[in-house]
This record gives sequence, C-alpha cells and structure tokens, in this order.
Amino acid sequence: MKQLIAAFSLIFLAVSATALASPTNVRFAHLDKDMDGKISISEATQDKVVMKQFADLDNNDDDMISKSEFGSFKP
Ligand SMILES: [Ca+2]
Ligand SMILES: [Ca+2]
Repeated sequence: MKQLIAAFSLIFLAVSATALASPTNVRFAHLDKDMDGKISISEATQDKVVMKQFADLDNNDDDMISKSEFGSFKP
C-alpha cells in the first residue's frame, strides 16, 4: 500500500511539473523579455498569434497581458 502511495505521489509530481512547463507558460515566458510578468504590446509583436488575440486577452484594457489574462490564450 505504501508503495502505491509513493507511486501516486511520483505521478502527481510529474503532472505538476508538466503543468508548469505547459506550452502556454513557455510561450508567455518567451514573450516576456523584460520579465515583469506582463506582456506589453511591443513584446506581443514578436508573436503574430498573440498579437491577433491581444485585445481579447487584455481583459482590463491596460495594454498589458498579465499571466492570468494569458491563461485564456488559444494557440
Ligand atoms: Ca514584459
Ligand atoms: Ca491587462
């Protein structure tokens, strides 16, 4: 039984690590050149797909895409 729990913990850890390195997070980190946790319009111009969705993603209209706003990005 203990081994089973250990196996499940390992799977859980692996899944969490995968979630952190999701394509969306990687894309965000890649675009956020100055690493302020937000994507500005000039940073977004590096990625056509992000640029197209910029207005939709920017929910609070501050001309920046925060990490949580980027969560609704559709690749
Ligand atoms: Ca930035
Ligand atoms: Ca915003």
